[in-house]
Amino acid sequence: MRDAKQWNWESHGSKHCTLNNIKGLTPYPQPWVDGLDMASAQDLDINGAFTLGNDDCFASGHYNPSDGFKNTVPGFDEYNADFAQWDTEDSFNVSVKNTLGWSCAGGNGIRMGHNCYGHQMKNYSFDNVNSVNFQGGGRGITVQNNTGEYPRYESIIIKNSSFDTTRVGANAEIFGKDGQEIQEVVLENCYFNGASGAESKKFDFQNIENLTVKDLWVNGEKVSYSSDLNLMTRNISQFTFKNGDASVEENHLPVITFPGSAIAAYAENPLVFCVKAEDADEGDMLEFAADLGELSGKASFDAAAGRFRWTPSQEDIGKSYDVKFTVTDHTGKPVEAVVKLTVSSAGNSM
Ligand SMILES: [Ca+2]
Ligand SMILES: [Ca+2]
Repeated sequence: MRDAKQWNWESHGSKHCTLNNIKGLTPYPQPWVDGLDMASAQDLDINGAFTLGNDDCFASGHYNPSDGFKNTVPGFDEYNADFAQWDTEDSFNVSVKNTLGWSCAGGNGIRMGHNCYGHQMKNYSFDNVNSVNFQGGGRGITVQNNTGEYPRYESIIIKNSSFDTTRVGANAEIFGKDGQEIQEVVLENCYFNGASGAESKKFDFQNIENLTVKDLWVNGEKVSYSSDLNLMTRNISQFTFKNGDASVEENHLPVITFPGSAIAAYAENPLVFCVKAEDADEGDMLEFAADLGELSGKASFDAAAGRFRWTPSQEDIGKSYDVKFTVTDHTGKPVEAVVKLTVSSAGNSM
């Protein structure tokens, strides 16, 4: 399949289909070009797929009630005369294995439940499903509730899969609906390489009866503490969170409360302060360290006390220096704060 006008591969009410080693290559940034979009499929097996498009690498639940995809080529309307009449079947028993989905820029890795208009989306399993370069949809995995009546998911199993989330804010958002929980969600041995920044480790799970997250990899590290990711959960009846056979340990990273991002210093006046940090876990011992940067050999840092000490000279007047402080709890995962020290003449300190 080459140069799709909308989605590379579609299902549309198919039953008992098997697709082996398919390819769909639409190598330009036309909008809406999903790699695999199984809008309405029953008992579908995909084993082996390579797709290039410009929207979701895998999608299901894009039912198409009225707005459709009209022909983009004038004069050929008869070939798409039913564009407004697709997809009236529920979707269930969809198995996807051994795929690579590559987006020019749009979409998500896996997107489910958008525009399903009350049709049910029951059982989905993914194994060795991989997706790269998507950006526009903002998520590695998104399981949604739109549009209209909730799709009443029953089981979503995702194993041995990878999501190139370097360009998006959230690794996974898997949402059941209030009062209509997803019965089972499994995320096992899956890899996410979130972008830098506060959102880069975001996983959000809501309204799930039985959630299992096991052997999760984020930014090249296997998750062994809850603080290794930015985890949000709401209304999860049973949550099993494992690293191998061990449970992922609940932890909070320390928060540096002093100093802030800038401190004023004055020539010939000693600048002395202690780095302060709080850790929400009772009894968690904190260790302090400092990278003095350009002030190495001039300033000092007492790690046991967390105390920084420096007396700027006349030559430092008008200059700024960055010092990086690091606080580490028992997990050994550093929390950093960079402070800019700006020096004025001593007279200003009066
Ligand atoms: Ca899509
Ligand atoms: Ca802690």
